[in-house]
Amino acid sequence: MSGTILILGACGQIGTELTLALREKYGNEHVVASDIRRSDLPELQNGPFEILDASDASAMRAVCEKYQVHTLYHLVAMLSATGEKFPMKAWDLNMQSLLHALELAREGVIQKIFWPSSIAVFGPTTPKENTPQQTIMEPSTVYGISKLAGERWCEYYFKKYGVDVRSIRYPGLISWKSQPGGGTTDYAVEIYYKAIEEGRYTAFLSEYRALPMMYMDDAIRATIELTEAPAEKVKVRSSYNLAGISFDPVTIAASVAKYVDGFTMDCVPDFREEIAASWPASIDDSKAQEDWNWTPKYDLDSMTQAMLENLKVKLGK
Ligand code: AKB
Repeated sequence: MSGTILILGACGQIGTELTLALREKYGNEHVVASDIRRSDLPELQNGPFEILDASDASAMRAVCEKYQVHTLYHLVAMLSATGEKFPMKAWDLNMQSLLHALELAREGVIQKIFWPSSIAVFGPTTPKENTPQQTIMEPSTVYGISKLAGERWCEYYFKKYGVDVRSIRYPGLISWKSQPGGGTTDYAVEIYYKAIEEGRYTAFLSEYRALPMMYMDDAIRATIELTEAPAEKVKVRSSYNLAGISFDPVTIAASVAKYVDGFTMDCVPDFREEIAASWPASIDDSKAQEDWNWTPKYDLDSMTQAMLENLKVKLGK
């Protein structure tokens, strides 16, 4: 590949791990990490880093030109729970930053974009189980509305201008290297920290509120596989459904209890319960399987084991 890779939002939950994975694959100097502020994460100190506000179009252009960026991974977003607290900020950040990237690709400054959508594009009227790739989409959160609008923009830029944009509707992502922030699915990460630190956890969703989730290793692999798939295999230019594991708080707690003696959980649902209630419980990703051979590797128990083992080391327990 000629040109470099730029990651917007490199200090976030996905950005941190994607930067590491791409640096390992292509070499540190070929992967430029950027975020609104410098990170003290030791993992990100081994290659180029730029402070970049993704809502600033000229700053984004300057970094793309400076490094002759070929592929841009756009991982900047305000997530569902924070978005409900700051609706206009969420809309502005989520939409402007995407449109700046699409415009840079239309002008030929960059050649390829990966942009994440989310299961939040679905809403209360969407079929809940095995939600199809194409179905009713009436999201009821600002985050979901911005992701659905973003999907339409991506497809528009592909059809109208030939922009090579690729996207996945991420489920909730479970990771140990970096934590999520401001999402509705965050409970499924917190539970592992609390299991190790306190042996108990209070979930903010109700007992049987199932949601689609995925271990970060699978999500990073899917992201790179889709972004690097031959263009003719990428038939969906809005965003692909991606399924990993589907579970509710009771089921993940039972998985944790297999490996943490005496672990207990209770549920005190808050405003995030209503957001979760509007989302699918499970996802049909047969289109991603068909088009670019997607297959997840982790199930609930293998994810639980990986999370607990790695977090114990990280937390010194
Ligand atoms: C959130 O909970 O907002 C995100 C998402 C599902 O996109 N993790």
